[in-house]
Amino acid sequence: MKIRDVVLTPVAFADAPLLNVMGVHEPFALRGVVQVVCDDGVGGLGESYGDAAFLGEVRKVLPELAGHDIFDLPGLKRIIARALAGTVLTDEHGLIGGFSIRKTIASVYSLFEVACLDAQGQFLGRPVADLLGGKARDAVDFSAYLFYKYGAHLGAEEDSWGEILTPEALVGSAKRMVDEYGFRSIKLKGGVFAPEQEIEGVRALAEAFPGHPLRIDPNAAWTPATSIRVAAELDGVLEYLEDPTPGIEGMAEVAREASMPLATNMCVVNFGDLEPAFRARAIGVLLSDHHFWGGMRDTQALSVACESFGVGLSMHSNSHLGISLAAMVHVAAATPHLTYACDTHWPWKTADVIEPGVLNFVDGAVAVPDRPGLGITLDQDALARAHEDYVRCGLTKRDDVTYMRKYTPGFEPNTARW
Ligand code: GKR
Ligand code: MG
Repeated sequence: MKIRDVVLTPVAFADAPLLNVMGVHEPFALRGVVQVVCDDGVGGLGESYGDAAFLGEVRKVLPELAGHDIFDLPGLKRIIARALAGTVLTDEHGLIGGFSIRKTIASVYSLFEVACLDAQGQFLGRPVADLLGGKARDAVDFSAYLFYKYGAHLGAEEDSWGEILTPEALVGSAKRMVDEYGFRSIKLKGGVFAPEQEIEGVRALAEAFPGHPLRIDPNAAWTPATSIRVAAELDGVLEYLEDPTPGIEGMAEVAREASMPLATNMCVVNFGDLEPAFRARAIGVLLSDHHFWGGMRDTQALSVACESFGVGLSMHSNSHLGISLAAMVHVAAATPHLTYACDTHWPWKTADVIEPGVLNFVDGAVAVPDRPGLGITLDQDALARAHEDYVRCGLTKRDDVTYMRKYTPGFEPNTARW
C-alpha cells in the first residue's frame, strides 16, 4: 500500500498557565498533525511537536514520501535520515534532555511511523496494538498530573481550575482529577517552589489520598545534596522520584542514598544514554516517550533493554491531543514491561482534533480501541479551527521562560537552583 500524499497541519490549542522549572505555560500549546493518504480510503494519523524548528524538519521529509510503501518502515527511516542530512534539533526548555542527530531522526521518524502504523491497521482491519505484537493489557493506566498554576493567563479570566499554589489547592485539584478520571497514581510537577514547600504539598497529597502511588518531578531543580535530603524526607511516601537533579552522575549520587527509585525523562533520552546510566545505577525507572524514542517499535525495544537491566518503564508526556493519546495507549498496551501508570497532560486541555467518544478514562485507565489502526477519527472541522488558532496565536516555539518574565520580571529558570 503506497503513500499518495502527506498533509501536515500545525495546530494550537488553549493551555492553562501551568508552572514548572522553566516558568509557565503560554496560552497556547503547539502540535503538528500529519495525515498520510493512500489509495482506497486508507490513511493514517500522526501527532507530535508543533514548534517551527521541528515542523521545518518534517517539511523536508514530505516531498520524499509519495510512492513509499506504508509497510516499509526501515525504508521510511532511511528516507528521513537522508532528508534531514545531519540536522540537530534543539529546544530551549531542555525538559526532555539533550540533543543529537539520532534523537532528531528518532523524533521526526516517530511522527510518520505512527501514521504509517495507523494506515497499516486501517488496511489490515487490525488495531495498532495487534501490529505491535498484541495487547499485554486491555486498558492502560494513567496518572493524575498535578501542576502548581496561576489562576489565569495575563489579561484573561480565571479558568475553572483557579489558582493552585498551596497544599490545600493541590489537594483540591487532585480531588477533581481523581473524581473525574479515577486516577490512582498522582504526579506533582515540582521545581516551582523551594523543596520544603513542595514536600509539604506531597505530604498533603499523601494524607488526602492514602494508598495512591505518588511521584514528584522537579525537572532537575535541585542539587544532589538537596535531592538526597528530599528523598530522606519523603521516604516511604513516593512511588518514585523523577529527575530531582541534572545529569546521570548527579542522579547516580542521589540514587545511592535514596530509598525510592529515581526516574527520568531528562538524563536518559536516547539509546546511547542507556549504557552509562545503567552502569552508574542512576535510575530505577525510565519514562519512555514514543515521540522522541524513535516511535512505537523502538519504545518496545527500549522496554526490552530496561527489563534486561532491571529498570522499570513508565511514560513521559508533554501537552498533547488525542492522536498522541491513542498512540500512547496502543504502545503501552503492547509493551508488557510498561507497568507504571503513564503520564498524560490530557485533563488540562479543553479541545481536540479527533472525534470524541473513543478515548475515555475509566478508573484512571483508557481502554485500547479495538477498531482498526489507532481507532480514532480526525474531526476535520476541529482540525481547521485548531489550525486557525495556530495562525492567530502567532507562537512558533514553546517559551515558558519569556512568558514567566511577564508575571515575574527577571525570572531565571530554576534548574539546580535549590
Ligand atoms: O508540561 O511543563 C510541562 C512539563 O514540565 C513537561 O514539559 C515535561 O517535559 O512532563 C514533562 C516531564 O515529565 O518532565
Ligand atoms: Mg519528567
